[in-house]
Amino acid sequence: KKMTDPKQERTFIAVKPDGVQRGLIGEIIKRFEARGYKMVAGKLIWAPKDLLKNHYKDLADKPFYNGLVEYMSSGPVFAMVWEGKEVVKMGRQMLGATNPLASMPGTIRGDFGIDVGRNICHGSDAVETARREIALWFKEEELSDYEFANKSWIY
Ligand code: RTP
Repeated sequence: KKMTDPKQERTFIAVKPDGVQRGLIGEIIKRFEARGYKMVAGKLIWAPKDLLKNHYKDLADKPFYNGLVEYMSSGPVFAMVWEGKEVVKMGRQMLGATNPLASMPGTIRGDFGIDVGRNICHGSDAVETARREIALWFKEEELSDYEFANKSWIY
């Protein structure tokens, strides 16, 4: 698959432990499906700390880093790969801003979250980051390469 084609862009989206505990897996999947994106992979995984530390390695010197790793390892997360036109940027828009006061109603965080430390979901912030995160969370054989039948406007 030619991943330079923006229509074939992929992003890593995860429902964090608080989102799983609150029963929001289906709600989040529903929004990506309804928008027209295609799920390429999905699994419930209680992530080991070394995976989470690697995932958040760029934040290692932040004061909230240890708490973040504790929170992310407090229960299973629902990890997904979504594909479609500009899905990295669009996914971030659908998630909403990290700061709860800036996350607009209509976004996942704006509709369901209050606390920056319990913000329900994760989405890759760039195409390169997405590539790294997908490789970190999934084996190649867990990604399903498929087309929707004869509908070029569903990604
Ligand atoms: P994410 O990677 O989870 O999608 O979040 P993000 O890019 O919107 O935010 P980032 O700055 O990369 O932070 C990653 C996660 O760390 C937690 N956080 N806590 N002040 C705090 O206590 C604080 N700031 C960030 C959040 O869970 C955030 O999603």
